[in-house]
Amino acid sequence: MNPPINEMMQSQIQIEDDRTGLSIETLRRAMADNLFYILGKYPAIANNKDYYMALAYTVRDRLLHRWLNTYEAYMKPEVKIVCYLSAEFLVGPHLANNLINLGIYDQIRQAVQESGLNLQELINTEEEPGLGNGGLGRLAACYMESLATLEVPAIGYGIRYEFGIFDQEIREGWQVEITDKWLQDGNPWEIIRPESEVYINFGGRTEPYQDDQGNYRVRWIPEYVVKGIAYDTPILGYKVNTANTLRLWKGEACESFNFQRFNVGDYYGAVDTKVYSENLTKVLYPNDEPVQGKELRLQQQYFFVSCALQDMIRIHLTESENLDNFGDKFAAQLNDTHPSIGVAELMRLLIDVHHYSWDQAWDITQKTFAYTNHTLLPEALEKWPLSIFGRLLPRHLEIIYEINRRFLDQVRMKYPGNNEKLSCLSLIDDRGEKYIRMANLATVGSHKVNGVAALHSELVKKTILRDFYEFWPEKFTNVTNGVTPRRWMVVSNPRLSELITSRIGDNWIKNLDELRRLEQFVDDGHFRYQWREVKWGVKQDLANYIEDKLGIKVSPDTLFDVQVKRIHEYKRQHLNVLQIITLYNRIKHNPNLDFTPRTCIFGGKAAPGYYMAKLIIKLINSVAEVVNKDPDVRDRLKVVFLPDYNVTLGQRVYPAADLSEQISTAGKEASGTGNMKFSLNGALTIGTYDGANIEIRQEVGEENFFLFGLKTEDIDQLRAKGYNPWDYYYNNPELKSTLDLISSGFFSHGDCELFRPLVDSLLHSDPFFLFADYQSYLECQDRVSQAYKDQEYWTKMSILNVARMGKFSSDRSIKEYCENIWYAKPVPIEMKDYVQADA
Ligand code: GPU
Repeated sequence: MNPPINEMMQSQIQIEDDRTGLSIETLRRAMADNLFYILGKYPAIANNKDYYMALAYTVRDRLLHRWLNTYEAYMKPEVKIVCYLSAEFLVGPHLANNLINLGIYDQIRQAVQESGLNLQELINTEEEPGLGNGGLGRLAACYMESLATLEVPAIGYGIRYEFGIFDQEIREGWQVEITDKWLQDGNPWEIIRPESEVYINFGGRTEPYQDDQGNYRVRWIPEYVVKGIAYDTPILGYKVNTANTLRLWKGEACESFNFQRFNVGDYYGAVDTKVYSENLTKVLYPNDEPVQGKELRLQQQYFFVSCALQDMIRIHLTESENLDNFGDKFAAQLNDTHPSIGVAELMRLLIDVHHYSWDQAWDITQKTFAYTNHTLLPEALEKWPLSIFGRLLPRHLEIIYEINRRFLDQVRMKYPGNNEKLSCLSLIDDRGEKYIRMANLATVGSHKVNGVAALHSELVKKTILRDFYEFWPEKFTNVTNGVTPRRWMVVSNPRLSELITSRIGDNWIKNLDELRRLEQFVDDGHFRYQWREVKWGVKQDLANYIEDKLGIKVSPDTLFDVQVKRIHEYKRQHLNVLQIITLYNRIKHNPNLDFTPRTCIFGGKAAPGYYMAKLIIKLINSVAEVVNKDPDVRDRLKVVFLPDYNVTLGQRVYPAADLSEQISTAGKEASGTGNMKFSLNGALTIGTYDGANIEIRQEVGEENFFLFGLKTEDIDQLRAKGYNPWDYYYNNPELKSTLDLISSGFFSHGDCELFRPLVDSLLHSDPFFLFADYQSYLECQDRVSQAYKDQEYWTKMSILNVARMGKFSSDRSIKEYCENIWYAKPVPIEMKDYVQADA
């Protein structure tokens, strides 16, 4: 029997309330409801995963009004939208961050608790979306969060990889890669938007034709077409109504069945296109820098960039008659060169599809794009063989040739007869096999080019883009990276955050410069005591985790010395290992040495094909095995390699560190962002004069930073005069015995061959100057050990680090991008529905 109509109305209102209400009772009912009606389970048969899902849907219900209001507001013609184009978004787990940013953490905790569950346990069951390799992808995620917090309209465009960065297991000390099936249990945070589908062409040929008005045009007759489907994830600002969108694209076949083939009985042929199309977004390339020159990678890049640009055009045309103001409606940021094919694609869309003239199209394109460079490593500069490129994107090749022709004409005008300049600046490298140079395409097609730290931006102008800087000095600028204090302090380090808030209030969360007010408490003994207690508690948590996962006992009373980041020779994890072996040697030679006990913690993934990086992981684990069980060491030195380092694990590790290892060869680390996360959580840095280390040191004061090693110029000079690692080996007895110990098979059960490639590389070329920095590094570590003995002094330095790190909020970075590159402004979101944001 149907209920009477007014009762139905009432129950509808009841449903609405259950989806938005925030009372403990309503939240509990909503979770139970989602558990039953979405997960299809009742409490008796539900596990933590089910409860996590039920809770996630409960939270999602509570952000949908904000999300839809935000989306609607951005449709207004006068609103400028920042489009962050990135092949990677390493967003990390959503639940805890969304609770914090919605301001409903406490209510949810209580509701979960009253349902007999533990919120932290549910938070820990979330599988993070590993849609990035490292710093570059994580930066994109921090920037999306800051854009939302600053109420700046933004869409992140990227790829919805079915398999993200591999899970790392360690077997017998070696890295083993396991497929990351992050979507296996479903993803409660995304909403599919089938109405936003787009079609992407590949291959085939081009053909000139005359249109009805007699205009000369070109059409692209592709070999095959793939459908792009949009999946949206909300990105919440902190305690504002803004909920921006991360729109990730999945490749699908145009027809899931090719019926013609099916009808002639070719069943497998018919399914073929489907399999082929879905391969496109199957897996993230697990290489950090350098990226691999594989055709599928170029297909991925073109796919998501074309999806994004077509989507932007569709958005623009719902409110405007034409695309004349496209560059006022959108600012498109190229996150490194991975999306730089966008320059040619926007030209194609404007000219071939929307019939703009070349000059109009070019004005719009340059106005729209800006390019961020993230590396100087020569092997990481992206270039595509002309053969692959032309086969896949024949029309874009023509367009790039035309961009190049016009650009080189300008160059000739400025430098008559200078063929050297032409060959450096050309978009085509034709010194042997021909290549398209993606950094050159990005630079020519953008109105601004930026590096990611002061030193890096200077080096961009002096090295890889020197000739472009000479040609267009005004295009070049710097925006030093930043990280979001919401995830990297409030979410990951609640104890420190509460202590800070107890003294200076909570405005620092949105205005990180306010941390300076902590300086007034450095001489307050009780405050220092509380500061140490917080750090000790967080270290104890990490110690428990380590014992749980690895069975290694470590003490929070030791100095936690941490290096977590991708494994790369330029980042020099092996320099850290050389130092550890040296300390071990010292203990062995003098068992009663006055020694500051240390726990050396490593974490990070190696690209699966990067042999040397994998050997470094094996070395760390081999040294750990020997050192950790040597009775002479008496627990004064422990080495731990944490498997499967990712955002989730980073959230445990940064808060627990005393010492942050930032020891790249000077000039090689563009910025680093882990360095900022450590310092914001009270770790002191031991670091080289590189990337953002320089600016961190400048901010926190040189007396609160452990600097060592050669500077970029020193390294250049040394290289120029002829660097010989053997000199260091023979002249430094500690260095020699450290290397000899590795070579002797001491750490490899007598196998003298195992680490030979690593030792030989150091002795014969040492491309990253470990030996040149070794002595300076060891002396600096001695200063660290001395300083740590004076806990009061160390605590003061720790407090001052945090107090002076305000600059490194990604909010500051985003404000600089808005002001100098995007010309975008905040658009506060008014709630049109009955649900108002919390004050
Ligand atoms: N970075 Br290029 C990556 O993580 N992956 C890349 O492919 C390239 C750069 C990093 C830089 O190494 C790091 O120094 C920087 O902080 C980060 O990008 C964000 O800018």
